[in-house]
Amino acid sequence: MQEINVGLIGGGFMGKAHSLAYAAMPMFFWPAPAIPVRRIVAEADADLAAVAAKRFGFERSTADWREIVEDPDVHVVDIATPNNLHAEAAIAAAQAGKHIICEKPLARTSQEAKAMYEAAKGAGIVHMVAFNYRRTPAVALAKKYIEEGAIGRILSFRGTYLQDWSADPDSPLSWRFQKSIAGSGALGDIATHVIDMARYLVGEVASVNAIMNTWIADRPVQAEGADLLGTSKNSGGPRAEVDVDDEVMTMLKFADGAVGSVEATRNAYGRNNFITLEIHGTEGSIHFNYERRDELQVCFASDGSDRRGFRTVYTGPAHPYGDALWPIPALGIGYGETKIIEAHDFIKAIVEGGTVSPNFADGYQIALIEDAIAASAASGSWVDVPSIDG
Ligand code: NAI
Ligand code: SOE
Repeated sequence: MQEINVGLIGGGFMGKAHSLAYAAMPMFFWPAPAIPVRRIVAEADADLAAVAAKRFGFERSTADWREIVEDPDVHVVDIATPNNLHAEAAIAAAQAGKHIICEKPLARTSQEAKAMYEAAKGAGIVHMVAFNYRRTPAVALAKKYIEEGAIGRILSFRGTYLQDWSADPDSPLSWRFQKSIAGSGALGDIATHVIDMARYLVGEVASVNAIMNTWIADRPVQAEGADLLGTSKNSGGPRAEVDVDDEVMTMLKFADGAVGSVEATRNAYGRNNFITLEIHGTEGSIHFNYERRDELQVCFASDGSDRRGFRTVYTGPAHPYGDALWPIPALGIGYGETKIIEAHDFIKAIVEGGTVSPNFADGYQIALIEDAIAASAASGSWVDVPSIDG
């Protein structure tokens, strides 16, 4: 069986998730399209890199990510660093002819995203941006129902992404709160996941009307290192300004006439990874809540009015990716499974010489939607979203 050698850049939260996915993918998807080999991992320094190699099962480690890009033995460059390294590493990897999977958001700015898209397109490599939530089986099932016409023409979409890990003002100023590293706050970090699913399920976003706020103006400075996502406090230390948004809300007009909204915040006490999607069509409705991600709620207008209401479909073998996952519905789909499916679809595209979505074109289009949201929040008016195709 073919082997695909992976070089991973970044051994934090996503380094863990992607390493798990490469190891587990053939255990779920068999026969696998190829066996991913965890060849080399890069971290910010040699000690961190050595630990990442041991922990995540890589053969070698380096403190210089360029070693991965330049290694002729590496087929895939996997970018799982904070956002400020995405563009530089991806463009170098594309120029070296490597296939690339890059974490979301694709880049800090649409200018960076454009350069990444053009480099990947020009190199003819397989490229993917890691918006993994669309690969939750229940979300893919929603897509199937919509494509089959089960809820008719879509009228409206409502999406939320609510978390509370940064609601405490003493939660540290990690890289996610620094514009120079992250690009933006809740907008790029979490609203983009919902925007990805809105595009996947409903279609292209034509214009937006948004509000953005920064609730906590300064936070205790965190020394370099992985974002501990609010699990450490540093109330006595020096504080510095937060220059990204804490909260974003936007109305959407889709190109095909549907309307919608997206709300995202990391300051919603009591909400953990509260991604919800609700879609209303002329023939029914769909509701999804990631905190109950085995379940898809559906309501069909064709049901008699004396029994019409939301019913729960538990995803399992009969549903998208079901053959590869667990043999009985409702055994429990986890975050890890979405990353395993993502790794499978990416490796399959490489082996088959195809393409995969979402890719850098999608990442660039989402960056243009982010620009429009920021411009609308600044001006207080509707802003049209340009297309990457001009
Ligand atoms: P993290 O802070 O947990 O880890 C980032 C790691 O990158 C750290 O270990 C850090 O030392 C390392 N790093 C920094 N500079 C480096 C360099 N020059 N060379 C090699 N390693 C370097 O961050 P996390 O949560 O893993 O986020 C990474 C990326 O993944 C971000 O773009 C983020 O937006 C995205 N992400 C995506 C998620 C998803 O659900 N798809 C979930 C969490 C993060
Ligand atoms: C923090 O908000 C975070 O880790 C995001 O960066 C991820 O994209 C999201 O999936 C989980 O939360």
